[in-house]
Amino acid sequence: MINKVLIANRGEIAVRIIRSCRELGIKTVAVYSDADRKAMHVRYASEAYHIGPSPSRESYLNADMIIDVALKSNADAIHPGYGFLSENAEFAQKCRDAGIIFIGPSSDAIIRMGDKITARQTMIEAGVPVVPGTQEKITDDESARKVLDEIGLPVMIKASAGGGGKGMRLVRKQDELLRAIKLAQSEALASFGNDTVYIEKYIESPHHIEFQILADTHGNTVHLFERECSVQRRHQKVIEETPSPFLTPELRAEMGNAAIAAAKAVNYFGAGTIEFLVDGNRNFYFLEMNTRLQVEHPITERTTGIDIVKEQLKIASEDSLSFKQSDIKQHGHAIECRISAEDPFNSFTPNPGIVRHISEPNGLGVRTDGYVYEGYEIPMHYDPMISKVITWGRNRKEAIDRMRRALYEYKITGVKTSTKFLERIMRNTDFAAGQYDTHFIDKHKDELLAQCDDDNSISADMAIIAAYFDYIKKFEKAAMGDFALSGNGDKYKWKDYGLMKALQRI
Ligand code: MV4
Repeated sequence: MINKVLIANRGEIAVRIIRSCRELGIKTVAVYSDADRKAMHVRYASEAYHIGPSPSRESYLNADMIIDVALKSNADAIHPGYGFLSENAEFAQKCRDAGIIFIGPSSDAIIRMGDKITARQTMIEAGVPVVPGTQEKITDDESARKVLDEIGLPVMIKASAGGGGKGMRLVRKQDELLRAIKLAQSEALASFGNDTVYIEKYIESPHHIEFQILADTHGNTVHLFERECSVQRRHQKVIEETPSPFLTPELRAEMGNAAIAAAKAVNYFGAGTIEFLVDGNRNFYFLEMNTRLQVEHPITERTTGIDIVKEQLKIASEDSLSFKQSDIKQHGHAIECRISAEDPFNSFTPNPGIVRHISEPNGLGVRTDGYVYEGYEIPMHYDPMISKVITWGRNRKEAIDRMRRALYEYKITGVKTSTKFLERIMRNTDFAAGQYDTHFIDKHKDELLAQCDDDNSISADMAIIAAYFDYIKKFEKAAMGDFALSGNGDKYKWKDYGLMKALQRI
């Protein structure tokens, strides 16, 4: 039985996890750094403990301190969220050694999936397709050349301890190979303390499509279908949707089975994600497994009706899954946009600061998972993502139309955010047609990042404010009824543009 859960995280995901705990009558313990004294997760949890200074290394990554707090507060379990200690096998083991339930998979599964060469080998043995490439680490020039003879150019050099795009190098010409390997090795050593690299055939314009899986500790494993995550920037997902416009029903079923086989191959339990690359001919290849709850889990929750965090808690209590594969259906279409406190029109520079005003979208088919409130200061120490807007529609078009409406409703001042950039993606014709791969943002960057006058010039702001005063004057002059009937309120530029947005820059 789990009566109390410590959440070893912050921000929107800490709040998200506490919500499910609250519904289940489970008490919650928040932990917080100096910068997070006034954070939402601290306010929302049943109890909260300070764990150290602002830098993550001294707080949210301090495994021993967090376990101490769990013991002191009598928490039965620790939920690590995503990032921080969520895929740290040593932390998972330390929790269990201290008699605390780690809400996640076994340390063994984390280790076997964390090492990409081991993961590839495991997948080959399980009959799950992997990208053609090496089965062992590259040690010498001779073996590297041999691999190239077998699979041909172009190739990617990847760090075995890497993942998520860190420590990757593309090689298009034979004479770049050895240098690329040397560079990849030294980068891998610097980033992960391990210089092991391997080679994969480069897939030119892939889709990134991942499958959510749930597995209990009694050997039952199901998948909750896919998420199309090809809209990325610098290996950071920006928009995710489900179902993927690129999959056929047959391919979906085949990939779902492969995802289950992948999870079973490491005796996986808990919630996990199998990432695949899918090439232009719809060949799919296992890429990596994420052994944690993911940022984009809500779109799966919306289309399947399953609360993934509740399922994690049930699995951690050693309950059996209460549904079989055939019980799980996809209903309609869901899209998620990640909102960050950053300036997309200035190289996506993080823009921490005090939130002066915030008004989040809601209404039919809209979910917003966030944590900031008016007066809250977004700290500079952590990821700039402040919320996620998830819309649902009976079909893809309705979900997109609803997302456009939701992003229009999203008003925030004090900090700059990525909403305008996201709105432009929602209006892009290729996106609307469902025609995009992992190169989408790069391909459309001129259109998506174009500086319009309205966005930048102070004089445009002044004109808008002048128009606003003009409007007020007319409003005062006009008879109320006449005005309401005129039906042309929208022709006033300030209204369309958003006065709050103009004021924000002055
Ligand atoms: C690849 C690839 C092409 N071929 N591997 C980037 C993130 C990491 N998880 C793996 N990544 C890639 N691996 C081979 N053999 C292209 C990418 C890739 C990518 C993958 C998913 C989403 C966006 C991406 C953007 C650039 C490159």
